[in-house]
Amino acid sequence: MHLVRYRADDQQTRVGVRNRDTITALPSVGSISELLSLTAADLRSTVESAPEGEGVAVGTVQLLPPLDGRGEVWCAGVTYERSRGARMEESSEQSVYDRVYTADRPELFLKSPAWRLVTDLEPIGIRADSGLDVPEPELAVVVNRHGEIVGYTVCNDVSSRAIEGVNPLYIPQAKLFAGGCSLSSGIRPAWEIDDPMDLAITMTVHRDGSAAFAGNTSTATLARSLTDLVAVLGEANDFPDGVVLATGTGIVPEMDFTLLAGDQVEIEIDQVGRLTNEVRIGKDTFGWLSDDSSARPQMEEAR
Ligand code: DO4
Ligand code: MG
Repeated sequence: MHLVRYRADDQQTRVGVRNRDTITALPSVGSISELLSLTAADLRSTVESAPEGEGVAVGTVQLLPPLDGRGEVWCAGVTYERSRGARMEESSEQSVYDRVYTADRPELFLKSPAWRLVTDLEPIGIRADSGLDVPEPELAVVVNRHGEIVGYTVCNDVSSRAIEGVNPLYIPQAKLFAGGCSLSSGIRPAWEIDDPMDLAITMTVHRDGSAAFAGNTSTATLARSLTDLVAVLGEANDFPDGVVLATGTGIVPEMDFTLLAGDQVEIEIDQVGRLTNEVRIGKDTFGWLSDDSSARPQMEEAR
């Protein structure tokens, strides 16, 4: 089961429960913000006691990013050994990354407000002024306003290695830009995941009919606990409409790889979901993000 936000034929935005190819609306819940204002126990009973409506076919609705209102996406960084090594290779300031990997305080940064998010089958963006860009496939925890982990989703923390590599103080510019944050459209409820610290993550970048990059990892090699990351995030901030915290990447291509326009990035996290996006360059193709009345562009179909 996945919790989804979607727009139906009547243009109303709803929240529902997706089971395979059918979505059943949650009639008592108008937004993800409302859902994330509930305690974990109340959220579960709201979802499980929802009336069994007729349901609509997934193909007849527009799936939207699973966050709204004042929701935010934050990311943790350098939480896998591979990420520490890759940052040290790309950066002019190696020791910053070496130290943060073992420091008590994790690296956490704001990645995106809800309105800038893209979701499955929509385009992702890379910066026109970068030249060295990577997708970062990350397990993301969905946290309610009470600081409880209520679900999991897939995040692509698209990043400019060129800009971050020059100086770590450029991280906000390397991380937050048009189309730079994609979340899969479904939230897998926490009660359905056996062990979030033992999930396989795979990523393939498809280019011109073949794989330009493929890699895999497991959350078993994540160096920090999910609850510690969430606790640090909540120490000095409230999240009245919930927050999604992506937990860092354990897959980083070699330095000779960069994303190109037209690449299709496909990420899969065991039990959690899949996320597929096609790359565009520059902010001009993302005007629809700031205009609620614009149609959201979608790829024809997933691979
Ligand atoms: O330190 C920069 C960010 C690293 C990151 O995003 C990651 O490890 O996933
Ligand atoms: Mg990352």
